[in-house]
Amino acid sequence: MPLPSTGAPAAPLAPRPHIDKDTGTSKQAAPGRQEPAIVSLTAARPAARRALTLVGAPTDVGAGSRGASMGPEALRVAGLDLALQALGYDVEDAGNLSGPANPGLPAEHGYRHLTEVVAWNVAVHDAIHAELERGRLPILLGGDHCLGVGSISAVARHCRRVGRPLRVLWLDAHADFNTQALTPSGNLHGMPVACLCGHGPEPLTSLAGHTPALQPDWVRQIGIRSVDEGEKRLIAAAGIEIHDMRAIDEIGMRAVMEEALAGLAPDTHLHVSFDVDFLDPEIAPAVATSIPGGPTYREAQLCMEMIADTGCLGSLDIVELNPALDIRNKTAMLATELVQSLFGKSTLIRRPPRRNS
Ligand SMILES: [Mn+2]
Repeated sequence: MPLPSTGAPAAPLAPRPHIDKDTGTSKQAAPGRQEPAIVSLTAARPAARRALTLVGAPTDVGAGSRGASMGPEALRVAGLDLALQALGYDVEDAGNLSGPANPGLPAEHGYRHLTEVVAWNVAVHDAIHAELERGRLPILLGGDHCLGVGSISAVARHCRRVGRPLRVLWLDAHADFNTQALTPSGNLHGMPVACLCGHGPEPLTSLAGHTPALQPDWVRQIGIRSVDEGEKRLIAAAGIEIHDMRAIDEIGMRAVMEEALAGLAPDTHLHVSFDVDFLDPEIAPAVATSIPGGPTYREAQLCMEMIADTGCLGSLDIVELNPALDIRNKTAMLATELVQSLFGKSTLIRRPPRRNS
């Protein structure tokens, strides 16, 4: 349980060192000894603070409707940087990437705006990869979900180089596993998981020089509740592990997350791709592709907290936030609150203790 006022760094790159409370020095755990899951920041020196970088990608070229391009600024207005700083992190805002405007054209050969989507993803790939190589944890502020191709290709490339296993948690209402032949719309924000697994246009499937960027068994999808007919067959054939809303209804978020996080190695790099439409639209209206029946506030908090508890978080996308559809920026503020939990803040400590515990 984290300490109330200080929060805790959530995601060390290496197995978590033990911080000596008196000297402030760290040492590796003795063999066979279980280290505490959370180390108090009061015991950690400033130099030990985990470094995070916000990278904005203000585009909606992969989406069916306009507005996700305003997502990065809405998250900044909601105070995402300050919220993470308050937890003790060293937060740098790298500003926004630039790329082509949204031309608003119909699909060609099954894809809308492929040229523009590739240009944005190249920019995202390069920026995210550079932050990882600097030893900083990148947080991509989208932008629509087509950007997951660039972001996760970069993460996979980095993990290959350093020899770390990768797991991708895809929090979304949709499976995003469409292809040129299956897509009803041609919108590339419905295709990033397929592209990452090698099904898609070559400039996207080979973005980081290794095709496929991901093995399907590295991916866990959570919160899924809208999958197109052809997409269902393809995703079953690919063997992606999906924890849909029915699973959350039947066994609960806790058991779902235990399954999704099972088998992590201590050095696994965990990438979270957080599509804001994962959340129930009642609490998160600012998405263009909202589907009723998503995780509640508490379920979403638990999901984030259980990811934080692993200590494996290595990179994050926050995508599909469409401020044009929001109510007084409440979805951006909710996303900020959830991201705080993802980085080690527990909501439970702000509430009165439970009676029977
Ligand atoms: Mn998505």
